[in-house]
Amino acid sequence: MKYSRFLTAVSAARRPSPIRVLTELQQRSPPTLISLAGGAPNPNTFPFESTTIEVKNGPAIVFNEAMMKRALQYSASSGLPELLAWMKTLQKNLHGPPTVGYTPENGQMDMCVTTGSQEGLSKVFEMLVNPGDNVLLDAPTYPGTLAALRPLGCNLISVPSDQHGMIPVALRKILSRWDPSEVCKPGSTAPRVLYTIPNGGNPTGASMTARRKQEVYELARQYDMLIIEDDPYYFLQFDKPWAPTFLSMDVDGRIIRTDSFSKILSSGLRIGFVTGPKPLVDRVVLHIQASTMHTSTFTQLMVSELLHSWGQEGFLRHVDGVIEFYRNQRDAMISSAENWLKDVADWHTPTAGMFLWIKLKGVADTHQLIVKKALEKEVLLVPGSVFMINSGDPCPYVRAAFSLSTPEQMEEALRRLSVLIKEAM
Ligand code: 09M
Repeated sequence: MKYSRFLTAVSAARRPSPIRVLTELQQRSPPTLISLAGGAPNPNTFPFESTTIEVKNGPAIVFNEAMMKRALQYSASSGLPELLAWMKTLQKNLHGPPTVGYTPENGQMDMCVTTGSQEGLSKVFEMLVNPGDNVLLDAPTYPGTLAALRPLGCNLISVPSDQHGMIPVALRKILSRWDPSEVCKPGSTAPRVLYTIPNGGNPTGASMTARRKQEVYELARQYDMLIIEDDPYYFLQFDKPWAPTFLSMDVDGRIIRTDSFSKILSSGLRIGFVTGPKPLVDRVVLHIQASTMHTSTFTQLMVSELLHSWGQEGFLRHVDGVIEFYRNQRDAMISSAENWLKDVADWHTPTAGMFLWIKLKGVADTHQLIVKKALEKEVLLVPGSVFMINSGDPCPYVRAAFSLSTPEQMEEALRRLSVLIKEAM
């Protein structure tokens, strides 16, 4: 793979910080070295001393004075080494990326920590998307993605999808506008980037089958595209075995995967990961150096200590517990939908994630209904239009989250929604 073809001028112009280079030099020197080069503050002046974080069903995480000093100090832009090492082993065990054994230039798998997957996504978009570029995605999609992509001035091309996600035949048809042998030529308008949420799609709840992923991957090879696999609901797949990921199929080094701990450990700690070919992960890290410098050392250390004490088995056991919670929530939502919405709406039962995507019958656009009438009836949902590339287009869908409400609240909410729809019909 020739990665330079994919970089924006902004990303290609990034250079490592000279101070960071010196810091690394210092770390490789004997302890007799007296360095006046480091610009970090003296942690002895910081007011926090130590802490103990109680953990449900497990040993507490103890930050003694030395650990606390480390937690309060600057750290590497790519992430805490022990957290990265733990995650790389997890990625290898879960996905077995073919790129693990590649050379760095050829796209060897690498990772960095990001402040939630949102930071990773926005930096990946800035690295790859020029004004005027054609970018492929399956809309409706996550508004955070649209918010990051739209200002880059690209042209978003929507690939038709259904309850199993992006439809490969439809993608092939869109791509047939270009000649595969010409896509690498300078000036070609062929898309170089495809974005998708492969599991428990936000807002549709759709999950892609292995077969569809393979077909989309083959098209990416044919047209030399990178695929951005935004997979925060990977660990919320209700049925086993979990579907193979794009990363697991990546023989070329063309997958950039974003993972998130937001749905399984904490959304507020802001821990996510970018996994992809080293030349591209390096560019994301350079951007981190110039913006946040690194994800909070404190939250990384807290999560790293937890993962090391759990081990991979303990982590996956915790994930199973989270899955069970959301599966029950999903079942409760579906059962309430069957009780109240059977005649007035359509939906598909999601196999992952936290969302039910409901199509209201006899309602051309849900925006007015939600903004004006739903509050009067004391029920709130997200109108489908906010997930559309063109948010002005009418949309008959609403997104219902089953993450926070009790089964009783879901029952009452969907009863109120059914009254609302019948009035609008
Ligand atoms: N709603 C998300 N989605 C959301 C949402 C949210 C406050 C977040 C997809 O925490 P991160 O940065 O790892 O997650 C970002 C992210 C990336 N990709 C597909 C997502 O769904 C998070 C936060 C209020 C509402 C929110 O509605 O859907």
